[in-house]
Amino acid sequence: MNKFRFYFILPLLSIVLFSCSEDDDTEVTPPRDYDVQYPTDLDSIESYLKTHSFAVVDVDGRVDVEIDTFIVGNTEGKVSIWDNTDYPLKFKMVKNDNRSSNLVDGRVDDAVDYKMYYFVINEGGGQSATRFDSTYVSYRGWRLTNDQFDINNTPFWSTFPAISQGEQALISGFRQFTTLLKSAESINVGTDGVISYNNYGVGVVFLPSGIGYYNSSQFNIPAYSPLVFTVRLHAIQERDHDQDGILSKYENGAGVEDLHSVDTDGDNIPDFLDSDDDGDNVRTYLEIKNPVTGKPYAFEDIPTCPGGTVKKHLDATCQ
Ligand SMILES: [Ca+2]
Ligand SMILES: [Ca+2]
Ligand SMILES: [Ca+2]
Repeated sequence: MNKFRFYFILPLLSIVLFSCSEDDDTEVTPPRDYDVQYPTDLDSIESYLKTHSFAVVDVDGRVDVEIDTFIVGNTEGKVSIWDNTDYPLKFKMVKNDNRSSNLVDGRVDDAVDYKMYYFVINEGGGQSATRFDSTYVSYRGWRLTNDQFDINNTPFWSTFPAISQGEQALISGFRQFTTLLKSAESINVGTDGVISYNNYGVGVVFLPSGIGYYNSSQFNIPAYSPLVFTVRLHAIQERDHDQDGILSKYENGAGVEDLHSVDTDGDNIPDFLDSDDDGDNVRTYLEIKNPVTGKPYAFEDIPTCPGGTVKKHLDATCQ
């Protein structure tokens, strides 16, 4: 019985890549300090938001936007992204959650609170995902110069951290934006085999480079480029990374957002990747088994140890 078994088959997530970019990384410049780069990026993004307008368009059945330049003081009746009231600009403060490893201490050293601007075109009629669920997404990406660097119209699955080898990873800001959308309300397969996603979530997000590729240049993306994406969330799947019978989203201790920081037994392996959360040498999936049914308790029904205050799989004083 080796509690490390599952952990070591997980690929270590060091840099986040889109499929077409992986082989095109030609240059890595010495990294600037995140807090030095960020104000420049924020200024560039806010300037873009105030000098561009957009229209929502349908491209072969996919929702997207068409960006137009906007001259301050214009007489053409255009409305900047900044001032648009049909699709109001919003922001969320987020952290850079990139990692050098999936151990508790593997988090990138970046203290910046990033302002992630976005607007929602359609919220979506299905479910929302946590950062740790699998998402089925399609996208188009461009730089603040309006140069498109990538487009992926065919949805693909992605999970953080990756669950299977070869699974595509997403950059930090993109991944965090998908949690603000909902999946499709329904999925239809036509008689011609064409799949359609009805009432899916779609929006546009503006990412400072720290939650993009940062100093790692990619095909058509110079180092330190803020990025813009149209993101469509077609479907989601809840995950149980360590397959211990507890969904990853429930392995968050006292509701903390960063699952990588929750480590009940202090062995540097976060609970959601640790098959023995409390380090008592009895695997979690055995500790949460209902002795009557032989099946795992529903999460809310997992009992505490006698006199205990936390669920028994998190308490080494009983099994
Ligand atoms: Ca689990
Ligand atoms: Ca642990
Ligand atoms: Ca245990």
